[in-house]
Amino acid sequence: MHQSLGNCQSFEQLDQALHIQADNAKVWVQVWSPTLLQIQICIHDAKEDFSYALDSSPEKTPITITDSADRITLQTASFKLEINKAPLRFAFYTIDGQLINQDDPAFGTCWLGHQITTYKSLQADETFIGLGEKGGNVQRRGSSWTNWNTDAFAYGVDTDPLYTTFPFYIGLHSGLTYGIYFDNSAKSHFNFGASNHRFSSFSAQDGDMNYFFFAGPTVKDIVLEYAKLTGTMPLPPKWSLGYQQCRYSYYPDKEIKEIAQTFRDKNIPCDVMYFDIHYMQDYKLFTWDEARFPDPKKLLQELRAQGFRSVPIIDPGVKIEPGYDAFESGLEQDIFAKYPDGEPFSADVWPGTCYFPDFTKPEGRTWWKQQMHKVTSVGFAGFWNDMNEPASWGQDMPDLIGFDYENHPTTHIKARNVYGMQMARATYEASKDDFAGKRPFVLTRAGFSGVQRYAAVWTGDNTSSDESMLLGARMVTNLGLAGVPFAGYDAGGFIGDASPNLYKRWISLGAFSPFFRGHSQINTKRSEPWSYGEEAEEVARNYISLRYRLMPYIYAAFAQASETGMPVARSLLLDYQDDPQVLAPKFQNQYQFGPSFLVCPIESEKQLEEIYLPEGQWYDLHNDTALAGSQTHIVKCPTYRLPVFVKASSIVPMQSVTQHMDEKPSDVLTLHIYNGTQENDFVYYEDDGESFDYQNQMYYRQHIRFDPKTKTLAWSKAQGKYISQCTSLRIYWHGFDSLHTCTIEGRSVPLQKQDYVFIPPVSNFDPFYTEQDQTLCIKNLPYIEVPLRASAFEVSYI
Ligand code: NBV
Repeated sequence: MHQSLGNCQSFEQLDQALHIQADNAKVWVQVWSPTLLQIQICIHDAKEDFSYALDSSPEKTPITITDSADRITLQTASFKLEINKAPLRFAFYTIDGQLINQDDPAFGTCWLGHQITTYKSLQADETFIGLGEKGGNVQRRGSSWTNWNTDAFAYGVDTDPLYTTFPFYIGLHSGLTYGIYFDNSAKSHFNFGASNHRFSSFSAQDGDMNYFFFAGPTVKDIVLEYAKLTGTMPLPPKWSLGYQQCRYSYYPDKEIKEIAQTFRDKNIPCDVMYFDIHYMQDYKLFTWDEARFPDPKKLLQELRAQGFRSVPIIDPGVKIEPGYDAFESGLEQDIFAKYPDGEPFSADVWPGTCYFPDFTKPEGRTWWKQQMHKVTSVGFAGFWNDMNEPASWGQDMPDLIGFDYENHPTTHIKARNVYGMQMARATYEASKDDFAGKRPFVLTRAGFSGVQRYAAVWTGDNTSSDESMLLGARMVTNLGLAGVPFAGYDAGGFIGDASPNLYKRWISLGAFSPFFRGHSQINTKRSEPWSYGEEAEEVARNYISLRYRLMPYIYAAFAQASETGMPVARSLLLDYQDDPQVLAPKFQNQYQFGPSFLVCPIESEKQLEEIYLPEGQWYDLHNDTALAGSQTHIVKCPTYRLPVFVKASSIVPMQSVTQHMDEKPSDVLTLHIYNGTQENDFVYYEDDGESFDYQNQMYYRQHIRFDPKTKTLAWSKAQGKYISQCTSLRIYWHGFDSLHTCTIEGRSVPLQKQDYVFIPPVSNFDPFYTEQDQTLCIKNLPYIEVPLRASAFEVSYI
């Protein structure tokens, strides 16, 4: 039998919170902002006050409370909460009385044993999105999902659960939008009207019902408020936005050197070389296989001298081996997760039988930092946390294993989903301590809401297939909606052999992914750009080079993400939530990369595809063809050219190509302006790319405004103390067909013309086919060159 809350017996107001005593539970309602409210319902003796996810506190918000015989009404400036007293139920309304979201009148919140569930009435036209890294369609109505971090080797489109947990979703109906974040780390389950026509629900195996309600009004507002609640990503080091090369595994040292050298010889930009598990002695953490890597310090220095950063894999399992320092010191400092009888939990993983550090124990993270010092001191620039669901052979950690959970002792049921995030946290903090002012880079497979404060997330062991590639694009976009802007996938696919066409597609798509890495499994085809033949190599060079040329645009998007939580790979719902086409399964893989680019992932064998462009006008990136929005288009998509469109009125800063981030681009900042009828802003951002000095105003930030009505481009006075590395500006005018004069402060600037290419055509490898693709060039593109100034200035055009 389910146990209900019963009726409201009494309530008291405490500042901007309510405390309600119900027949069978205690309830706290806390207002966090005019659009955010928390409801916590507890049948235990004391409510849970600790959360790993939260990174902010309630802001002072005026509220009004009215009490009548059958209900309490709480109102903020943005919404109303109606609390029905008998039975105790919650319903959210707009100020003018439209229903946003309400409890199922019969069930509301109730318990079945320890399992707690909130049932919400399903609205007729209600759609759902969210939950971060999940498979399936972006639109989730009619589906249900489980959150239980899992090593999901070779996952398919419908595999669930996967590696991470983001118990946060957004509901849309009747032109209204709300969000719900369920702040409970226990194994949880979400139902969006699967096998029923009555409710959506969220439940957890244990703990309190504790959820945040976001009153919108838009998807964008909710995503940004959720990011604020769970913390935004710290600005990553710029090198981590470059291309990264991985393989399970590169060894010995000679092989890594050869691969690194080949990147440089072939002029394919790359910033990072990975060390997968074979660098260790018998896979033991914090050791080196000395036969394969006799002098790691020297190797890392040599790579560094060529402009590469090195990143090793670090798993959680510590081999049980007397005399092995990590094992001995871990035992001595009592940091391993244990059974209730005090015996450390052991399971088998790469090194053999292992113990697992309790990363939810502060002393466990301190111990980890001491251990990490052994690798931070060798010269690594970042760290890659794998297997941190945690994974072990058999994949069934017993639920009774105890965890410290920040001095709130608990079991595996509640600790599993935050384990990977706390490992990433310990790794981040260790790097921060050891790297003397340099920004850490941590990549994690497992995570929970808030993980973005410590690490980038990659989507684990995908397969070399079209479905997996398209799913990756959706998962990364969904991770963006769940507060994780820095996310990516193994381009080319981890498991299995990609075809050359699939590799081409994937590497070009990866250039428009926030995290960009090629990786592949042992005994499969390698994912270096030259592994798939000459044409694929050219495609890879073209797109990787384009990514480097786009770095000013990408870095600005990361700066914005770290300040506000705005995703880098953006769901089209952020700008076009009222357009039903953007959730249509046919177009659901499309996304915006930064504010301007619309990227269309395409299957490997398709040469033509129907794509959808939302409202407004768009330009084909490659040739400036103008395309109308609010309609579909059939576009040609040979495998050397990914369909990417640029929004009208966009401002896209670019630079010259470099082979890695330490190489200085030319001092000309290139700005591409796309004609349009709307005004538009771009916040240009620069800093040193690797220190925290930007937190002390060592940045260069300049607002650029395009105003087609006054026919001007205006730069604000630059903010910050950093001096831009650029001295001049080259402005390309796209779609300004009748442009004839540009002036700066009344003086006219010579207008020049150039044929411009974003992606050059691939070489003609087929002797029977002589035609070159003419659609990759913008003929006679007008441009001007002016000095870049830190003071405010304006360019006018006619
Ligand atoms: O460390 C080996 C792999 C790694 O390459 C991959 O990226 C991870 O997701 N790791 C999983 C261990 C298991 C691979 C079968």
